Amino acid sequence: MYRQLRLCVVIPAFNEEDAILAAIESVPDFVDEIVVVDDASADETCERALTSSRVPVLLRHPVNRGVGAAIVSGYRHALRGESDVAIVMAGDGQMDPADLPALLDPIAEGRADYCKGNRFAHREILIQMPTIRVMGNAALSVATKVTSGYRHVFDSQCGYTAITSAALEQLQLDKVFPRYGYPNDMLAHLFRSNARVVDVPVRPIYGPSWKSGVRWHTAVYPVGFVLLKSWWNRMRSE
Ligand SMILES: Nc1nc2c(ncn2[C@@H]2O[C@H](COP(=O)(O)OP(=O)(O)OP(=O)(O)O)[C@@H](O)[C@H]2O)c(=O)[nH]1
Ligand SMILES: [Mg+2]
Repeated sequence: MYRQLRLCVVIPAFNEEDAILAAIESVPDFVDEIVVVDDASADETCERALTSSRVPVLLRHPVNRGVGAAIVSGYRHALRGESDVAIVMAGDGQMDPADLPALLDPIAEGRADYCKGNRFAHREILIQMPTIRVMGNAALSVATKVTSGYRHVFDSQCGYTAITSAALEQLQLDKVFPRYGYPNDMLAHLFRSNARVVDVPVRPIYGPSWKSGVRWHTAVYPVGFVLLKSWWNRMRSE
């Protein structure tokens, strides 16, 4: 529990055998439940997750469906339980657990329905994040301001988020884009349900062992498609 809120951390994981155990163990003790969603990994992600003393719930996709679909599976699990807030912390260990209270405070104080990390508001952004990522993420963040409708939100690609169960229940989760492009589409869906979104500074983490699934064909084209789709939907609804 954190400030009277019951918490469920959702950890999407795809071929994260090297990082998953540390990611699970790093979740702060005040979190009530941890759900690892294995997205049909071909390595030992599941086996290693189950060795954790934190006893996570393990959900498994029989075939790979993408990071967005993995998060949605975790959200559905959180909604079936008694959680007040569902948090996403990726299985690759790129989220600093020390930032979690700051992410939860706007929700605990009733100021936000969805609170997300903003690595650009952290002083280590230019030291930690590779230049190509800084440029790409900044461009996508500007585009997402227009397509989602949230003009005050930046760092659209940051996956470190917390959402209330009440806000989750307002969303059509089966309609949210399942792969990369998910966070951009999620913002567009939240805007349509009038959710209050708040950005808080979080530490960017790109250590020496950083590996990423982001490729032109898996990320750049799908995100472009999602942006166009959400912009078109918003224009039609105005
Ligand atoms: N690549 C990839 N990751 C997935 C998938 N399903 C779940 N994930 C998990 O989603 C999280 C984010 O994936 P990354 O590829 O690191 O993407 P990212 O962290 O947003 O981007 P980077 O800044 O490039 O690291 C990780 O915990 C993955 O294990 C999938 O189908 N593909
Ligand atoms: Mg990553």
